[in-house]
Amino acid sequence: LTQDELKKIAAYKAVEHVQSGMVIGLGTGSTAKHAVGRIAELMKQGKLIGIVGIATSTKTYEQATSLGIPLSDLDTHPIVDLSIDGADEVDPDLNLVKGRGGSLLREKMVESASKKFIVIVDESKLVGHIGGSGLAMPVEVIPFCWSHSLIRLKALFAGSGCVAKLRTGDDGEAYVSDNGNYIIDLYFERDIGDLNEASDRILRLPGIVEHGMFIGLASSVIVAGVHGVTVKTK
Ligand code: DER
Repeated sequence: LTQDELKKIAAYKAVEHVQSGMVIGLGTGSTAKHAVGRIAELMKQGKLIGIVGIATSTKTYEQATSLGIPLSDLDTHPIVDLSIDGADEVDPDLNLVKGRGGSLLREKMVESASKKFIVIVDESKLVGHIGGSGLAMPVEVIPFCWSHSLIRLKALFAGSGCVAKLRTGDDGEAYVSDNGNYIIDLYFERDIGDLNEASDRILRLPGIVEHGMFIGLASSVIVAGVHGVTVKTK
């Protein structure tokens, strides 16, 4: 089974929880893409009716629109019945790192407004602690004096051996999020300790918009592995 086939298995399993008439948060990324496709397929088969989607990025908005899923927004639907989205890391307490696709802000807005948030991953995303994959923990910052923000973020996590980098596109220019902001990717060599304390430290910095740690937001995590699918709940 390829990694993409595992992602699809997890996504399809999550979509079993979608019921007609629901307002569904539609995640972003290569795993969530399968969930969006599956919802559209079931709608076409008449097995799901009256679904309203809330997209977590312009990418997902375009995919859902092209598949005929009716879309709305949080202003119209302040409470979302169910969100389905991928993750970059999942720790044993079901805390997540998200945002390597750059959509963390709108994802966190939608998923924190959801009655239920099902995370879908292949087993490669499981880590012992946040930052443990050695991959980026993204922080969305305003473009104004971004390098000042970078230096202050790096200093916050000096004890964890933190490297901070401005995210750039293939053209070497700063990546710009759907919200017109920049992203600073943080890399940790060591465990950053209490996540809520780390989150407070980051969010207290002026100029910071949001970070990619999703602490205590996931209701359950569907993990597709070569030996089958497991569902982790808190
Ligand atoms: O960028 C994001 O937040 C994505 O949801 C990410 O967390 C998972 O992306 P993937 O499903 O392509 O691995």
